[in-house]
Amino acid sequence: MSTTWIAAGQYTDIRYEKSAGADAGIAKITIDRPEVRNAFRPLTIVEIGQALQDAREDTEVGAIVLTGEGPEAFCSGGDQRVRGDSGYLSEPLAGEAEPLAGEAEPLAGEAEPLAGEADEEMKSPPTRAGVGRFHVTDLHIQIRRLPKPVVAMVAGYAIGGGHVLHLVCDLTVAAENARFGQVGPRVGSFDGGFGAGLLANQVGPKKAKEIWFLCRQYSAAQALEMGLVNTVVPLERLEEETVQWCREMLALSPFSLRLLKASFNAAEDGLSGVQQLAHDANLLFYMSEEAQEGRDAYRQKRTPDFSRFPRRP
Ligand code: 2NE
Repeated sequence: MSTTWIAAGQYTDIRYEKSAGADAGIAKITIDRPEVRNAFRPLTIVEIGQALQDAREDTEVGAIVLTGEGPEAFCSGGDQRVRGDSGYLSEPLAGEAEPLAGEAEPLAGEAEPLAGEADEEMKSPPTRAGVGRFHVTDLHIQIRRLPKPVVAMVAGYAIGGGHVLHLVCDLTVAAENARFGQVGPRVGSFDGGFGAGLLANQVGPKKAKEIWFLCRQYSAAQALEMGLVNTVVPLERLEEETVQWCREMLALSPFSLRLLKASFNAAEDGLSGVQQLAHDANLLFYMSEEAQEGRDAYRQKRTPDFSRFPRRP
């Protein structure tokens, strides 16, 4: 039985939907740029970030799926057409100056903002056209910090920065036609952050260096063999299987999953990972009578009485 998805917002580069009925509780973000194999430009990343923030805040959502439109690609990484001399360039906002000399020109047919596009961009702090940067850096952190499982649903190519996106997701469900690889050294780029570190942790340092140093592509079967993905299914069953994995997680304790995600990430993310785990522990502690005694005493301007709370061995 296929899942019913309800649109959860208006975007330009992505579709953002939530499941309904028996499958309720899943948010799905689809990169909708199949004409460029779902490559991301700055606006794409800004919109994914906005959708993720909504999914985080929505207490009905317990699992998030990140995917690409169509069977050809999950994501092919940064859109090389808007790669300037110092990073990836945003499209000009209405009335804004053209990109700086030497930076990428506006794309044919895209010089004018689409109807509503300027408004969409203004929802977040404006990103200046002509000022190159890596928006995707913040997206990686956002996915890692998001206290709900994020599942990459991969059909076709997960290449370059698109491959790193699936790496930073918690789980990956792949179709049989999925192909994985890094291309940075071929196009003059690299991701030495999560792109190198998580890959080494997932497949081992030798294999990770092979993937980055040779820029080969790997089949879904090879990816499964090396522990890069969780499962591989026929393309026509990709969404059904992904939803099933989400449903299984939705039946489990949300806070256990939250703490597990923070725990898995803590070592890899250093002090910021410990901070997430520690603040999750504090969130739990706030729910205890012991912590509430401290709060109440402060409010009532009295000395706190912690004597009824055991000093646990
Ligand atoms: C993904 C791949 C292997 C697919 O190959 P194929 O043969 O299925 O498709 P084709 O014909 O190459 O692509 C179809 C159309 O999509 C565009 C192509 O230029 C082509 O356009 P037209 O010729 O039809 O007009 N397209 C595909 N990927 C694109 C991209 N990333 N940017 C702009 N246009 C793209 C094959 O397409 C491929 O290898 N793509 C390039 C992959 C790539 O170089 N990605 C960037 C890596 S760097 C990165 O992502 C990054 C980073 O390292 C650090 C920070 C941020 C980002």
